[in-house]
Amino acid sequence: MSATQTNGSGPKALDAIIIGAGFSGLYQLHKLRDELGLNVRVLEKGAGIGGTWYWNRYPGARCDSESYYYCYSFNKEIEQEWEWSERYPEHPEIRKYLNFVADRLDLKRDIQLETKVVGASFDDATNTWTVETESGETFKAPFLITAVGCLSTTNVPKFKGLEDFKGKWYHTGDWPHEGVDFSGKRVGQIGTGSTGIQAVPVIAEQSKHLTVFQRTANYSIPARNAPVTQDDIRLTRTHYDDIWRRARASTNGHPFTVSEQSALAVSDDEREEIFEKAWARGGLRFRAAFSDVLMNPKSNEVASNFLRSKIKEIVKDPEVAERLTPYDHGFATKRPPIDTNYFDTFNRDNVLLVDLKKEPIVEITEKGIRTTEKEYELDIVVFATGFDALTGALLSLNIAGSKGYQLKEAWAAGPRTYLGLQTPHFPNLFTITGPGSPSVLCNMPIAIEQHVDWITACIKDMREKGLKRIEAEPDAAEKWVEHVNAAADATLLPMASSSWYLGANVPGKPRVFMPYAGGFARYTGICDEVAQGGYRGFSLS
Ligand code: N01
Repeated sequence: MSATQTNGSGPKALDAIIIGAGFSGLYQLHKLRDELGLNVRVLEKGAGIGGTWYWNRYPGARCDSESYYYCYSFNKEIEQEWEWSERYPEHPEIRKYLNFVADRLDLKRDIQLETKVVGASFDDATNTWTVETESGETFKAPFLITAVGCLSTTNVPKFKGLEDFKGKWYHTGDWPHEGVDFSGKRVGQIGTGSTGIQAVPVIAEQSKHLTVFQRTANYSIPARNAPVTQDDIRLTRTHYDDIWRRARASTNGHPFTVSEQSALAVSDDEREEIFEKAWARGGLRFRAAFSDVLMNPKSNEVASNFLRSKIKEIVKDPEVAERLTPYDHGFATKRPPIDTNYFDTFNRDNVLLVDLKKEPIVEITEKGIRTTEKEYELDIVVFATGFDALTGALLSLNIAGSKGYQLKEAWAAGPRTYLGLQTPHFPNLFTITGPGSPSVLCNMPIAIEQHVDWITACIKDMREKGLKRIEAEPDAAEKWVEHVNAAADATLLPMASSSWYLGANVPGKPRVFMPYAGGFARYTGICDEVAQGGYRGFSLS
């Protein structure tokens, strides 16, 4: 039976509290409320649902996964009813989709918006979490589930003088809902990751002048965005079962068939032809052209060289092309961006590239940005500088577990979880797509569904058996962290020293490879075995 809410100003009693109303929170609410019949509340700091897609409204913001599989797979009716308009949906369309799902499942009545969680603490005597919000409301429940996303705490570098800047500045991950008018403006953009690469072409078109401040040159594959046709829709709808089967059996949760061939097993001409085809098709699928691009340094080098040659083909000024060409890391060892006219944009007269490796930023001034070489006068600065990824949002919740142990303490040397689902000493706390799970290395909705399904089944089992407490064992977490490191070390991923996968983009953050790189299908198998084995590595009571 569900707990009931306390009247008056005391804590509201629930069966489960979910923090965040993006892809994860919505699905978790549906599962716990509509399948298990629990009394659940979602606490969401935004004024609307959508999570990442509520905040990320910068120019050019669209999904890098293709629309037909960047969506939920759990509901056949929704799957058959919803129609995407583009190969890569733009941010308003993804919000529309999530609102459609939330309305269809009547989720909004259990979502409390504009409710920022500022603290959560566990009481060992009652096995209950108490969650506190910024406005002073409190909620109590045996289970606390974070659905806060992996890329939701913005990283604004602490440049000297930012407060003196007379123009306007924005971070892409906290973009004004009314948009930004760039017309007639001199804009400076810092950052050339996936976000920056999406924003540059659009801002260049809309502004008088754009200066791009690049610290690390990046590879990018053309997205080849296009409208979705009625034929595409019919085909996808007919084949959804197969699409999801392939996605679940894959390494990255994308329904692609990855080539079984090494990039070194073919002749130079054949390899070139295969890369050309993958380039022409566009998108993240480029990685699947050969089996070992992320495993074998030589295969990675041939892929990287192909992409370097493309930059030189597209960018007319050889000096600019050279500055845009990455040499310090191999293709896809950092999250590979996909783009629409990114490199071509540097052929425009109103775009300037500043190489921060040659002239680092010294300070932000009243008028703009001063590097070691000169002052660039600007009206607007755009920070496309990424996120305090994977741990930032979780640590900002001020979580205190068993005996008051702080999550900040537990993760002082980097996140230490068991399966990315739980952290020792934090009983009954589940972290959807937490560090140590495939999360950001995956097509997110698939990774989210797998976690939510596992958590829901676990809570159901516990309730059926009358168990009140589940907690990851320290030994199991220790071994899992070792396995996460070994899985990363078996790939080339840890070699990109400036990668946010390693926390390298945030000064002072521990350098630990955070997501699980062992593959989505393998990970799912491990989680299933753990559950079937009576939750091996967890203590239950
Ligand atoms: O962030 P990033 P992002 N001075 O960290 C630079 C997802 N995403 O927002 O590489 C100067 O990748 C930094 O330089 P460096 C996707 O998973 C998904 O672009 O650290 N520059 C880099 O160039 C992606 O990977 C979609 O040397 C500084 C940039 O800022 C993730 O979000 C779309 C700096 C930050 O790049 C994050 O992407 C967009 C400083 N002090 C993004 N600090 C989808 O479609 C940082 N930089 C789903």
